[in-house]
Amino acid sequence: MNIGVIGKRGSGKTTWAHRLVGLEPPARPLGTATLNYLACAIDGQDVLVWDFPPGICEHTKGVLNNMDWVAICYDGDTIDHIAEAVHQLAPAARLMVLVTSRHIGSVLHLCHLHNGPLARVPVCLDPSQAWECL
Ligand SMILES: Nc1nc2c(ncn2[C@@H]2O[C@H](COP(=O)(O)OP(=O)(O)OP(=O)(O)O)[C@@H](O)[C@H]2O)c(=O)[nH]1
Ligand SMILES: [Mg+2]
Repeated sequence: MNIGVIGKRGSGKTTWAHRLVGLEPPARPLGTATLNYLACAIDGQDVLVWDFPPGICEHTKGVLNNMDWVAICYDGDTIDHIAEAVHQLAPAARLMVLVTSRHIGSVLHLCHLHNGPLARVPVCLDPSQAWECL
């Protein structure tokens, strides 16, 4: 299974990619310039967690379409436009939202997303919630 972790610069993608595979995240992650993956097994299933560079560019948009899940990091700003782009580029991928712990207090900003592409999308505050969705 392939899980792509995407979002804007500094939104916590590298930190979340580590958490999703059960690793301690780097204390001071360097900005991600190239697409990387981390491998693990979740419930006996081989999983690759892909840590995307910020945004969606020409180089990474083709890869998105190979993802079973696309996880959007939420850092307090709207992610509607990102969800819309994923919907276009990877229509078969399932979406989830990963909230960086710094922004737990602003999770209410997701409440307007009742309709549109984020309706019924799981919102995860910790890795175990994400694992349950897979
Ligand atoms: N307190 C807190 N800090 C976080 C969290 N997630 C990330 N950070 C910090 O935020 C900064 C950016 O985190 P990254 O995981 O590198 O974010 P990124 O989206 O991979 O960044 P780019 O690759 O540059 O786009 C780092 O200093 C992290 O330690 C979180 O959940 N809580
Ligand atoms: Mg990164």
